[in-house]
Amino acid sequence: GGTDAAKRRAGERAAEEVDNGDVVGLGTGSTTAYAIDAIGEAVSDGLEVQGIPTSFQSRQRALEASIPLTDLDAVETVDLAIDGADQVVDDPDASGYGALIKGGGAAHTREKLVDAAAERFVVVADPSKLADRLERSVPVEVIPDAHTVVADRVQDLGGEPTLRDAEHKDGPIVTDNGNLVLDCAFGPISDPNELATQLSRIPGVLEHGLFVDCADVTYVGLEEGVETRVY
Ligand code: DER
Repeated sequence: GGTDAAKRRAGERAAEEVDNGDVVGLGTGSTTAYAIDAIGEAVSDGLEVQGIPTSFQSRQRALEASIPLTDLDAVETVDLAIDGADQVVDDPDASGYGALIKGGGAAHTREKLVDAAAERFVVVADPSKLADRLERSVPVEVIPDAHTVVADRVQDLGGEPTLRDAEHKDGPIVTDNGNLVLDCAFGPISDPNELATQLSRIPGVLEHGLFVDCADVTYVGLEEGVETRVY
């Protein structure tokens, strides 16, 4: 992935968008962690915000940053969500310009819920995440009983599903929601919207990692400075 300096620049640039009184969706992963830490600094300087975490990890990071927490059913609106991505379409002529693959951290179900609920969804990334089109495996969260039948349907769609194994636990990754993750390789994805629709229809699928027509802007951290993509 990208360098820490690049990730830090992206995260800190996104944190600058947080205004006093905002409700902020707090994403998951190493890039968003810089945004969470920066928001925490602003809170210690008097900024009043409420954060809505998108995972156990995001909540832990926000608690360490002393950001006051809330949840979706306690607020009227989510003003801003900041989150990372595994891949971002960076071809302005592509129909899927700004489409994302998320879920590398197995948190995409709650991330999509919060990111989509926000008035403004800001992605933070480093250059290694940019691509002309989506081509990484698409994470799909499935209820445990469904993983074999969903795998079959993914193959019918031309994908190659792999149950995501844990590294420091025997057996598969288990998400914050108690489910499993299939990483589904489709190769280059020419129509993310169509694939997203197909995946959502499969019984047993809780959520997939294609975020289409979601992001409003991406801050791309560089070794020096930050580039902005507006969709
Ligand atoms: O799981 C996710 O969608 C995360 O946002 C993640 O994929 C991005 O993580 P990173 O910022 O550590 O690359």
